[in-house]
Amino acid sequence: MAEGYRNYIGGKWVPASSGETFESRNPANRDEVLGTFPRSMPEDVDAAAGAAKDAYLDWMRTPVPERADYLLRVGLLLEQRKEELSELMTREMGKTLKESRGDVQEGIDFAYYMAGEGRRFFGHTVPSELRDKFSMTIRHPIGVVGLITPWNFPIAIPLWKIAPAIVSGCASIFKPAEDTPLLATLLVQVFEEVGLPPGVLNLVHGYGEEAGEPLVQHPDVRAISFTGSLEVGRHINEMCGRLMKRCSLELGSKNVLIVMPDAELDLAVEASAWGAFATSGQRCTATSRLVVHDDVRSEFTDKLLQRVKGMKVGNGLEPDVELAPVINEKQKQRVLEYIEIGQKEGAKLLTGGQELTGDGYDKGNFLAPTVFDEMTPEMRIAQEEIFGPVTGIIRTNDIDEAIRIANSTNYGLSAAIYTHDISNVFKAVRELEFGLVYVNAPTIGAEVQIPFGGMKSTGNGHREAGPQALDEFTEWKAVSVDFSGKVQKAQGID
Ligand code: UN1
Repeated sequence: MAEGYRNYIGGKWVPASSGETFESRNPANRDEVLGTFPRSMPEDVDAAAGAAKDAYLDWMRTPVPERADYLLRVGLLLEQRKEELSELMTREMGKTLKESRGDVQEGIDFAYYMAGEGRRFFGHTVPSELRDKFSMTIRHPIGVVGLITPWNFPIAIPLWKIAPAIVSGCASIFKPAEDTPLLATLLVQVFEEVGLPPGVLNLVHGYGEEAGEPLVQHPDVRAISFTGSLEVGRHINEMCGRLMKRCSLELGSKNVLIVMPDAELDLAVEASAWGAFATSGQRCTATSRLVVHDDVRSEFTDKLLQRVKGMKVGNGLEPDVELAPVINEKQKQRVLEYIEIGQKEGAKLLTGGQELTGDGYDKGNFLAPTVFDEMTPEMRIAQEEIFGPVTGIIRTNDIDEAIRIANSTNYGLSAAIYTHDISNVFKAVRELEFGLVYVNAPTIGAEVQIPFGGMKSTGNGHREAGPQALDEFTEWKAVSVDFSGKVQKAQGID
């Protein structure tokens, strides 16, 4: 019997009011159940919102460095548990052990980074035009917030939201993806262990329609931070728009790596392979388009094919596996559909394109690494986020055209260019419509002190990580103190 886990509401572990549960299964071996989790409904969200509301006032009055210190202790505990968590992460969502370690490390790094912000949390002092009057800006917590996270980074992305919410003085309700409830539970247990006051962080498991949507709509929830698909993000944005709620969205993308004739081809090939196939392409920063200059296209393609064909596909716990399974059966089917669409559109399948069956594969969601050639910028496979191990080559013969192609989607998260030509570099830096631009580095692997987010439909202008992370969870309050003993009127009125 798989272990039964619970929601965490007001400092207590409780089942869903319906008593119903759902399972979390290993994508490399569907027979392995990692646990059962409460299938929460609006009543559970309501209970969590009540607990958060009750905790809020005392929490917002707690000194910021004291709030942030919890994160330091969370980081230390995560460090101690890094191996255990990484292994469970690979079993719960599939990615390779190396990458799971990277995920936990990204969470640790950000916990420490935000712990430091607690001793800054700066505002500005602002001069007044009047005598004996003092003005300043301070950050004010938004209040109770809802955090809805995806399954591809089960520790890092929740921490990208939880950590700044804590420093900011918000009380949170965390609704993790239904594919990775175990890692979410283990993360919340760490916050419990370091003694975070009850109600400051609440955990509600369940499905989007049953638990996520009531969270977005709950009248006491003042802001939503969501990472996930464009489709769901659009729906959340619409709901928040009507309800006049702050919402920050981190959605899909169609990231690009440009290869110019002077590029160091071996590096460009390795960056493409890593960017396209790490986490089986299930990163919002994954390299799903390769825009390659005609002068080096055939050499680049040969080298890439050689690299990709040598990739071992299998269970992410095995040390030499490079390509792990995709998250679930539904996602596997979706990727296969896109591969069919690509072929119908006239792209040429160079390698992959099929699911893997046979020994070691039959119980999991395994796909071969897939590379298309002769992809053109307007094809659906060049425009729509696939979120799987699929990439394609688009030809170009000039830097301006390459940038135009790169910019020709509705998304704009991560772009890379391989070149040593200083003019190409600065053109790309100036003109790429992407929130992250990499020169001679892959599109994946953002660091926590750097603001993370995209342009166009990738988001709605917010940034996670970096010092900007605090902007998601705070309002600016302008405070003015008049110590003149008079009623002074600004703008020269006497
Ligand atoms: C995501 O896929 O939503 O830059 C985040 C990267 C990681 C984060 C990806 N640090 O690839």
